[in-house]
Amino acid sequence: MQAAALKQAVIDHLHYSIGHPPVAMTLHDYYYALALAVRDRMQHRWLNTIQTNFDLKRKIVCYLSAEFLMGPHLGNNLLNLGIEQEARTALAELGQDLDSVLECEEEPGLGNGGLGRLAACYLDSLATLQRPAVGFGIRYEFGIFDQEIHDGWQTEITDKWLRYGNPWEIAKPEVACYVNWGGHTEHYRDEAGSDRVRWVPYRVVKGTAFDTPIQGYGVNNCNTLRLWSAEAVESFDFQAFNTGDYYQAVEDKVVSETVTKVLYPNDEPQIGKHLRLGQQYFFVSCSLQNLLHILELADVPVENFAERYAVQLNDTHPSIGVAELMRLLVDERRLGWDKAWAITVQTFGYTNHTLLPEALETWPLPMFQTLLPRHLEIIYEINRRFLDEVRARFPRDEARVARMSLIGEAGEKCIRMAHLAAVGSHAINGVAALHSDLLKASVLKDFYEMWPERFSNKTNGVTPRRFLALANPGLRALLNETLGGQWPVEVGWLHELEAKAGDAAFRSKWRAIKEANKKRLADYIRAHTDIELDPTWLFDIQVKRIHEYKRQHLNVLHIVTLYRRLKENPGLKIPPRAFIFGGKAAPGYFMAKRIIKLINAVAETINADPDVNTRMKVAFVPNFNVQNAQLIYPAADLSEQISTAGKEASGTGNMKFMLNGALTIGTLDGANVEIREEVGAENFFLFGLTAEEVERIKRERYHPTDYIASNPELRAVLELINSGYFSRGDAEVFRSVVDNLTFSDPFLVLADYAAYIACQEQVNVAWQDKEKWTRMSILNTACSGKFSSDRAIREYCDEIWNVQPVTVK
Ligand code: NTF
Repeated sequence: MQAAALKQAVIDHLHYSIGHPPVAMTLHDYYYALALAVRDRMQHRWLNTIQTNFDLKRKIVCYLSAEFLMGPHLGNNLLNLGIEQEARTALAELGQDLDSVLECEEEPGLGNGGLGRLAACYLDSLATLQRPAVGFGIRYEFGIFDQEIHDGWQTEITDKWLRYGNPWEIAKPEVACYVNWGGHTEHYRDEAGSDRVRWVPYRVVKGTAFDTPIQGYGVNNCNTLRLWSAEAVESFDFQAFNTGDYYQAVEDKVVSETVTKVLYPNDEPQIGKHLRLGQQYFFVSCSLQNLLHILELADVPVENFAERYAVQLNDTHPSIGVAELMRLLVDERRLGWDKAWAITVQTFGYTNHTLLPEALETWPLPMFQTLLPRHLEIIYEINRRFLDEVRARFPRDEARVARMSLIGEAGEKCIRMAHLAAVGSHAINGVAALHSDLLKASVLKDFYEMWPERFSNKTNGVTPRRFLALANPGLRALLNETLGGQWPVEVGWLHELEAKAGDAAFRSKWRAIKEANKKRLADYIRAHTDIELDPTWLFDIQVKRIHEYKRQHLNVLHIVTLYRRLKENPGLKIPPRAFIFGGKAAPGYFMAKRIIKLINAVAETINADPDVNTRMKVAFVPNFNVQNAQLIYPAADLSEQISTAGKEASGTGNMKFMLNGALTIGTLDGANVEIREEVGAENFFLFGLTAEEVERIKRERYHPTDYIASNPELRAVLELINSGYFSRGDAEVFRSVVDNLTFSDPFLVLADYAAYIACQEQVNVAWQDKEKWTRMSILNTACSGKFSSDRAIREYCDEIWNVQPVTVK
């Protein structure tokens, strides 16, 4: 019945919405028509959700994030609506294959990596757990670039994801906000005799909303992702036009639209870009203005703002919101400062996602003042009152005052956004237990001493719907059969698999599923790289952004070590392995781009060498994104989580691998610590220095050359790379990588090398016992329940947001 209705809906959309005659119909048209038909099926749920939230006046989560890495919507919406089979049937009757149609979707890649994908997982859990929520962000016209590999090097291609339209969004041109830039402020006395400030801007940009429905799994709740797009304010055009300056009017339009043009392709934020601050302020101002407007519509006094909204700052990117809410409340709603400040602090929560010092956002003061003159005044006033408080609590400790100030005074003066977020939020959290502890001991130590009650940990989670049920249909079927169909929302039930790990017949089914997933990935890799991988080999996978702290080069050192061993000792018995990499490098990150080239160079040499290529191969999957991630995680035997301890705040890829039954080789970093706790030390390959040891070695001065001198194999590996052996005799291309490791090695690759190699030998031993490996694989899935984003979202709702479930009819 559903299938027949869906089929008719697809036919209607092909005809009425797309309007191609049968002769011109493409596969993409079927994708678009099905997407529209599915969106129609979410529409009344969506409107009911909004109406219900409005009528019940319940508290709403507002998740402010500069990035939402949503990935393809169609497959996920079919899954969450429970109409996948119906869609398959409907398309089959139209002579189309659902899987081919799903591949047509251009994924919205409006994020760099972990931070943006976390936001997307959280939206899925919020809807599934029936919590009223809106995600607020930026509708970038160009998302994260597409990566192509040419001669081993990364090249960046603009991501024109909107080229053929976007069936999921609904434009709301009537939901418009006006955002000021630049200019100056004027102080005046109002009718009642109070001192007031007005901001006279240099430019006004208009923001319009584009809404995407976020359907919960197995519930009627359908939340909203509201992305803001910038355009010129028409009246400004006219003004210029009237004075005859037509070109000025056009330029104004171009400048305004530039604000939401492109995502900054840096996972660890960079400093000092004017446009980036513009983007942040733009989407935060639109979102907060919108919240105030909705409050007004609902006839709720502005004093109740914090009772109605829990606003979460996803890292410091939206933290200008603290000053903006103060401006809106004090300048525009004319609340007194103290009242406004109490509301602000009650409203905001702040999640920190990184400790890397170069990633902590600061803005040069002159630039900040040029763009946001009123906010600078407000920040000065927040700072003045805050530092008085610090002085009262810690008398005669001016060093502390300087450390905590919202204004950095060493060198060029700057605004410290993490401090602004911390002062303006009632709750501050890290994203894994270790990370939250390090946060309290390092970056935000002074703030922890001031307000210990504000701090907590919320270990990240990932959605088991997309990353297990959707990505791994084979395993989904087995879990449904074994545990019943509720496991995607009751992941605690996965623990029942522990008993199954001892059942040989079950293990054999488990292995068959893994092997089919590996075959599926091997087919994909062959199609995209011409590299042929054998699905019976151990699939050893590292996919994530390319960054020195994530240490893809440590993985390469292991590969080259093995290669040398096999060349020197052709009879060496090692189980065959496929080493698979994927990930993008920030376009301006020199070392990360060299590491990609190194991986590809080593791959080319090894894959072409008949002495070794029956026992090892290397592949770099181009353009790692959500879509191909869904093929990659389910195909892994071994998950590489080898960052320098203390550097990876949490990681979420580590959780996606575990969910799909991969074993982890990893350091005691981020959420690895908790993964190992859950699955048991005997089911996790641990190696390397601890965060404490890393800090101690750095304090006592680290000499990478000592490690080279005392380890001939390491020296030989580095020399081989340096010799041009992997680069057709070019001894220059990898010199920078080898020199960096030899003379500086900021992430202690060489210090962990020997332990890593030894640990990989344990992996080989374990892999050779198929039954034992399968048991460990099953236990990984069985113990992965903690890493569901549902658990994380329940914690946020109960402990930070105080937001309750709402049933939608
Ligand atoms: C990332 N941070 C961290 O590097 C990851 O460890 C973590 O899993 C994700 O956030 C999500 O919490 C960032 O991307 C940023 F921007 F903060 F550097």
